[in-house]
Amino acid sequence: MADITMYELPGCPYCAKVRSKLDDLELDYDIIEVPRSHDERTEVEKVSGQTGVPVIVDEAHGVEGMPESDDIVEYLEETYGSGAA
Ligand SMILES: N[C@@H](CCC(=O)N[C@@H](CS)C(=O)NCC(=O)O)C(=O)O
Repeated sequence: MADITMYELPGCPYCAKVRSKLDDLELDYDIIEVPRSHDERTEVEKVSGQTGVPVIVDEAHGVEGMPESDDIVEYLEETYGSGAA
């Protein structure tokens, strides 16, 4: 199992943006596809408190459920990018 888990919906452009960043940084990650129906997105709601995607979990860094693609991309760059400590 990879360190990072990403919740996504196929065809979601915001998810594609995050995936592209994960791939650029050559990170290993698992994908969990959420149901189309918001009512059925119980797992992503449990981890992030909302039903939108993308959401990532990065337990090694204490990230239990981060939504918002821009925030995720920024987090990945800061944590794993060339400027990371
Ligand atoms: N501002 C959000 C938008 C994400 C978004 O709209 N995702 C769609 C799928 S492409 C979704 O899950 N929407 C759920 C909703 O409308 O609550 C982001 O950048 O992550």
